[in-house]
Amino acid sequence: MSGRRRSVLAAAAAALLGGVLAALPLVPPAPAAEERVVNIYNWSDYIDPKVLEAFTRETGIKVVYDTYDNNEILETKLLAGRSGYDIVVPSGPYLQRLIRAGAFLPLDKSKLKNLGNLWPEVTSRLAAYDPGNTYAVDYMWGTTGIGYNVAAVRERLGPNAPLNSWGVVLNPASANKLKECGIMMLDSPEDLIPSLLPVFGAKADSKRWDDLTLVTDALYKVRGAVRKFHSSEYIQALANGDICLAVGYSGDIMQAKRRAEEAKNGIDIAYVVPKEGALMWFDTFAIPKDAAHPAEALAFIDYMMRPDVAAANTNFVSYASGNLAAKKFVKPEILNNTGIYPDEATMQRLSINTAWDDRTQRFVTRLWTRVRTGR
Ligand code: N2P
Repeated sequence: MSGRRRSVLAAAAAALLGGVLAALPLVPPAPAAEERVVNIYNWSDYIDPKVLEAFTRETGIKVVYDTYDNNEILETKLLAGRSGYDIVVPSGPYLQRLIRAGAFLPLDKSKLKNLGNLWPEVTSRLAAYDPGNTYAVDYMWGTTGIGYNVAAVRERLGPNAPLNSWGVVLNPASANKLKECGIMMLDSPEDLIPSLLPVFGAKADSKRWDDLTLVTDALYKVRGAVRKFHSSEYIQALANGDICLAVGYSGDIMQAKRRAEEAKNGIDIAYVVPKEGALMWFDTFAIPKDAAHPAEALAFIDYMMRPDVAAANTNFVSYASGNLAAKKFVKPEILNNTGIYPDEATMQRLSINTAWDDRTQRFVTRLWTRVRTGR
C-alpha cells in the first residue's frame, strides 16, 4: 500500500471516529425498556401471580413484590421514609392517617384511563378516608368475621349451637371448649376492636376509651383459649385442620376453604359475618411520596383496573373487587357467595371505621399488648 493511500485511509478512519465520538451522548444512555421496574408492597395472599407475569409481559415493567400482613408494619415503614416501594396497599383508616402525614403522591389521574371501571359506591365510601379520592383507588374490599371448621366446632359445641354470633369466641365457656381444636385471631386491633364494639352496644367507629376497653377486656378473658394472634397463618391452619376457628378476613377464609377442597381432606370450612355485625374494610393502591418509579406505579395501578385483570385477581383471592366493570368476568360462585359479595341483609350488619388519633392509637396499642401478652 502506498504512503499516500495509507494516509487517505487514516484520515477517513479519523473522520469516522470523530463522527462516532461526536454522536456519543455526554450523559449515560437511558435504561433500556426492559429495565423498567415497579416495587410493590402488598398484603400476603392477595393477588393472582399470573397477573404479575402478564403485566411484565405486556408492559416490559419488571415487578419486585414483597408482602406484609398488617397495616402497622406498612405504616411504620412509610413513616420512616425511603421504604423503597412504588405501590403500597393500606386499608381505609391507615390510608387516612398516612395521607395526613403526607406519605403519598397525589394520583395523576390523566394516566389512569381505566378509572371509569371502578365501583362508584366503593369509591364514594373511600372518600371518607381520602377526600376527593386524591391519593388512592380501591383494590379489594371485604369483611372481618369468623371462619369455622364446621364439623370440628359442631362436635364440641353441639349440633345446634348457633355459629352466627361473636359469642362463640367471646363467651369463655364456649372459647374454652374450642381451645384444644384451635383458635386463631387476627393480630390486628384495628380489625378486632371495631368488629366487636357493636357486641357491647357501641358504634363500630366509637373512639371512646371506655368502649375500646370493653372489647379488649372481653378478649383478655378468652386470650388463654387463643392459640395464636396472627394475621395470615390461619389460612393454612384452617385448611389442614390444625385449628377449628379463625377470626379473620373474608377472602382468606374462602381461600382456606378452597385449599381444603383441593386437598380433598374432607374439611368443610364456612365463613360467617356474625349477627351482631362486623367490619367492612377497603384496601387501596397508593404511591409513596418518595417512590422512585411513579410512572411505572401508575401503569401498574391502571393495569390492575382493567376489568379482566381485576376479575382474575378476585377469582384467585376470593375478595370482592372495587371494580364494577370486573363483575361480568367474576366467576358466579364467587359473585353469588354472600361471604364475599355481601347481600343487602348482610350489608345492613356491616360498619366502617375511621382512623384513631395518635393518642388513641397509642392507647389501643397498650390495650392490645395486654391482650396478646397478658401483661
Ligand atoms: C389479605 C388480607 C387483606 C385484608 N390476605 C386486610 N384488609
